[in-house]
Amino acid sequence: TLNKGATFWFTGLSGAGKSTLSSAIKEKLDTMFADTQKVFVLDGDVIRKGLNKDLGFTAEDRAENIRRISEVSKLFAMSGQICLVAFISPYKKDRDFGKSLHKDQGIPFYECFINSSLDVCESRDVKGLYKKARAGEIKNFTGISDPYEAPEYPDLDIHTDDLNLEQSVSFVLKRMLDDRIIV
Ligand code: GGZ
Repeated sequence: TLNKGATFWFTGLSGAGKSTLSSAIKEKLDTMFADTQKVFVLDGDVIRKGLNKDLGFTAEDRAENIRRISEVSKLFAMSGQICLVAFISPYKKDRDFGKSLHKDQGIPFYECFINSSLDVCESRDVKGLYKKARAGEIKNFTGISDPYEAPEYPDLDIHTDDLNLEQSVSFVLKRMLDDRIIV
């Protein structure tokens, strides 16, 4: 049987675990559904080097970044794929736009909050970006010198401070199964 398409939209601070979780979910789904289910990951870090390399980090550019990715993810989902989107997407109105694009076409869309505290993200500081942001070397850095509007009513609230990667993957997969996105 062929599964339905859907978009799982991961929002959260830099370093919260969006990329790690989405690629782990992809790997899991790829092994579970070798030939039937196609999974595609859209990652801010990657897309900003290609499709969206003309965009920076002003509110306007972030809005355009999210607008384009909302359109692209909708196309993937419409083609029957599960699209995993990993962008900070700090503004509620931009995420709501993506959600409405999908819902208008009857395509399932899940806002997934990668709910990790700024303290934890900053203390990990895997790429040293928070240190640079604190030093003023990176302007408009989300959580430090630019806003992050946390989802009030996320479809999935994933506490990556408390869950390990396997637990986070299972949490999302359970929802996919419960809602028969995957069967
Ligand atoms: C936030 C920034 C910034 C600023 C560079 N603010 O964790 P990373 O490093 O590897 O991934 C982050 C990425 C964020 O791009 P997004 O497209 O997801 O952002 S948004 O949805 O807000 O448009 C981060 C890096 O780019 N980065 N400068 N000022 N993150």
